[in-house]
Amino acid sequence: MEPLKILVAGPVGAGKTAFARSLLGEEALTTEVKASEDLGKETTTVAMDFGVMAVGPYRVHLFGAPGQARFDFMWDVLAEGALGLLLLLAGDKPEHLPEARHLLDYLLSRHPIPHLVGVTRLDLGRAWEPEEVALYLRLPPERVVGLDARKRADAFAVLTRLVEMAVEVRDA
Ligand SMILES: Nc1nc2c(ncn2[C@@H]2O[C@H](COP(=O)(O)OP(=O)(O)O)[C@@H](O)[C@H]2O)c(=O)[nH]1
Ligand SMILES: [Mg+2]
Repeated sequence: MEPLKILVAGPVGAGKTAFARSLLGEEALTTEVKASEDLGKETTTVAMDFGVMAVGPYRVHLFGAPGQARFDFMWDVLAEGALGLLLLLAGDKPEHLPEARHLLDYLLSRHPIPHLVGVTRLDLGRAWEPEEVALYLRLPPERVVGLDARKRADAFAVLTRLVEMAVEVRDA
């Protein structure tokens, strides 16, 4: 069966690389380098994160897009042929919400595919809850879920749900 391509996008520090690592472990192909600008973390993704994994009977190709705006051109490249989109967003960084909304609107306007929003870092102080993020992004509340991207069970639950949505549309 054709592999199912899933794109994970979101601002810097949203947990995209952590998400890929917790699902793929050592198999994750990442492109982390020392951050050249102050992003509030030591390393950042330059090109993408990638990995292949099974979700039930489906073979999933997971692509993580880099967050920094100067890598915008990668979004379309990576979105080509994607059947599902996961937008990750750090709940403790409300200043990233406008960028997240722009990214979501941009990608969905060009690739109207099944999508979920995952809000990470809810364990940290003063985080925006998924319901608040849903209002901001003008999405129905069930489209926005909280997760800890570092936890495999959380990541797998969100990915499984998105894969089910993607398969339903693909096979319709
Ligand atoms: N405390 C906490 N840290 C998280 C959570 N999700 C991700 N992180 C951390 O947030 C930081 C940024 O994540 P990273 O995967 O590098 O973000 P990326 O820029 O989207 O690839 C990393 O240190 C992650 O381990 C979470 O739910 N809680
Ligand atoms: Mg990254």
